[in-house]
Parts: sequence; structure tokens; C-alpha cells
Amino acid sequence: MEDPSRLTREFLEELGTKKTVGEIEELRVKYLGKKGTVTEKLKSLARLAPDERREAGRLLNDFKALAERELALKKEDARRRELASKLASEAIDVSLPGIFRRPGRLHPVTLVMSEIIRIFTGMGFTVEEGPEVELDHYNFEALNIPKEHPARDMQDTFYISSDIVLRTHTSPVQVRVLEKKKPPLRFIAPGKVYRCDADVSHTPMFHQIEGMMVGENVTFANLKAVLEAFLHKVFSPQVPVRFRPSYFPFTEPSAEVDIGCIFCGGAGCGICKGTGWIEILGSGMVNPRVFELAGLDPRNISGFAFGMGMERIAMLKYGIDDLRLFFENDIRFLGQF
Ligand code: 2NM
Repeated sequence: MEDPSRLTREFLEELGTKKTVGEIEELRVKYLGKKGTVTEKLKSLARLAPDERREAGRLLNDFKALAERELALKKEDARRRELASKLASEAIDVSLPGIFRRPGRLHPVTLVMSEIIRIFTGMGFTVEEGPEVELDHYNFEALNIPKEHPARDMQDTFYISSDIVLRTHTSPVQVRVLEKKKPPLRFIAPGKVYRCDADVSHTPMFHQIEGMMVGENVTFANLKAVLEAFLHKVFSPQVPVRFRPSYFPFTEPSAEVDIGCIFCGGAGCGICKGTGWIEILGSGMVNPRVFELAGLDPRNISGFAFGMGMERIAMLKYGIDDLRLFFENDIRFLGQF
């Protein structure tokens, strides 16, 4: 049996050169592993005389205890150093200023649309939707708009084919609902509509909300009450509201609804063209012919309907003087709402 203090010296010398947890572990395996130095030496003890064997065994066990202790201490030390350097290299400077990302805003038309939907749902109306690519039947025929009507003109309507159009209003949604659901009904139909028209005050796509209330005893008084309440909520509870006789093929009688000019207070200005009134909506009692075409008997029910353009209302509410601003997506404009 060689000098055990030499074994200790050699081991400690070698341990001194090891730096990483991995290297230290390799050294542990080399000395204390299943096929390591200590195991080999323990096996060779068999060749010794009994009292030599006892002494050598004791010395080897002392070495083993020392090696385990030294390895564990050094390994723990290396582990701490490695963790500290990993933490240092992955450190984040939380005092650095962040990257500013400008938050998005809702489009003014979206804002007005949401507000109007909120007002009507608050009065018990539901929201209905329908296709933007629509049958001629629902867009015109079922609304009592005859073949020779100017609204059907090639100049106003985008035709997909002879019987399919881009809807020119959201009224076809109303007809679809009348066919599908049983009165009493109260609903609005918001959405995009299309007209073949483009100049300073017309865009080929714009947004409308139309609404309808149908039941056994719905009268013009109900129309007045609902629309007046609505206008007092969108504009101001003080604004004057005026109903003016008009004509639409799908309503009879029909009325256009004005509010007192919110810019001049009714005195007359450029915006109300000196009249003191601003037109906001079209409305009327649903034409019995429309009920018939939807398969309902106009002797049992009546109803009112109305429609308005969102861009126009957004312009009045926010004092926007150019329709085209809604469609240019200029951040300097959109950021103001
Ligand atoms: C308006 C004006 C007046 C309207 C009529 C109907 C229906 F389906 F009952 F025939 N829907 N929408 C209507 C009535 C729309 O927009 C200016």
C-alpha cells in the first residue's frame, strides 16, 4: 500500500486546479466513483495481511471522508460563482426608459355608431345584421322601390349582377328580420352601405343605422317619442326637434327629422344654411305594402322605421367640416377623438 498522505496531497493538488462544477464532479468520479481510485484501492486490500489491511482500510476511509468534504465545499463555492456570473450576465436594467408605443384610438364613426347603439339598446332595441352583398329583391323590390325609381339607377347602385347589388341602405336587413321573426319587434340595423357616388360630400361607402319598431298598436306618436328621446340623448336634452313631411317609397306617411342648429342655436349660420335647422334622420310609418311583401298582414300590425348616416352625425357632433377626413386615415386627425 502506497503512502496515503501522498494520495491526499495529489488529490488536493488536482482539486486546486479545478474551477467549474463540471470539472469538480469529474474529479469526484475519478477518486470516489464506482471505478474510481478509492474503490480500486479497497479491492486491492484483499491481498494484504489482516492487520495491514485494517490499518490501510482505516487510512483509505479517512481519505474518502476528507475528499468528500473538500469536493462538497469546493463544488458549493463553484456553484455560487457560476450562479452569480449567470445572474450578472442576464441582468435587466429596470431603470432604462421603455419604448413608447402610441395607443390606438377608435375611429370617430365607430364612436358615434357605438353611442347610438347604446342609446337604442337602452330603449329595448336589439341589434340585427345582414349581408352587404344583397339581392335586388331585398334592397329594392321588397321595400316598394319600383323598377323605374331613381334610387335603382345604374348611377347610384353598384351592381354585382342583374339581381345582386351592394346594399345601398341597411333596410334590406329590416325586411329579412320581418320575414324571420314575429312581431312585436324593436331593432336597429347598423352597417356599411354603398352608393356609386364620389365627390366632396359623398363617398362610395358610408355607414348607416336604420331602425324599426313593429307591433299591434305602434303609432306615429311612438315614432315621435322614440326619435325625440334619441336625439335628446345624442345631442342635448335641450335641442329643439322638428318633424317635416317627406316622402320615401317604404314609409307612408314619411317625415324628415331636424334638430335646431347646434352651431348657431337656430339664429342661422353657414352650417344650417341660414335656416336654423339641421336635417338628421328620415323616418315614417312602415308602408303596408312592405309588410305585405314580407308576408305580414298590415291589418294586424303597424310600425315605424327610420334611418340616418353615421358620418353626417359624426361631423355634426365633432365639428368636422370635411367628409373625406374620415377615409384618409391620417393619424393627426384620428388621434383627436
Ligand atoms: C329611412 C327613412 C325612412 C326604413 C324603412 C324600412 C322598412 F324596412 F321598414 F321598410 N327600413 N328603413 C326607413 C324609413 C329608412 O332612411 C333614411
